Amino acid sequence: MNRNGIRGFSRFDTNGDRKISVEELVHAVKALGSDISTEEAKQVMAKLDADCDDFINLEEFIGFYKENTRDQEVGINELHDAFELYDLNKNGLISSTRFIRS
Ligand SMILES: [Ca+2]
Ligand SMILES: [Ca+2]
Repeated sequence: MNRNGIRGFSRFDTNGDRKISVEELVHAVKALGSDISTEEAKQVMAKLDADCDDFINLEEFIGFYKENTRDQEVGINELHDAFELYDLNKNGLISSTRFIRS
């Protein structure tokens, strides 16, 4: 069991809408001790944002997480479980009704 992935995603997704914005990405990467500019974050986003909605969702995040933690096992099933807990209407999408800019 490795909960780092979920913790990681939660840490990135600071406003809890289950999507990681560029701003959240910059903030989280810096919080994790690495330096990243907004431009660099946008490049990362462009690379990871498979469905081009300008946000990184959990599945896209897993790819990012694995790239950045090559020596750790990622509990993908666990991540999916966590994702479904949030995905109350099971449509695979994240409601933006709670979207709050912090
Ligand atoms: Ca978010
Ligand atoms: Ca996306």
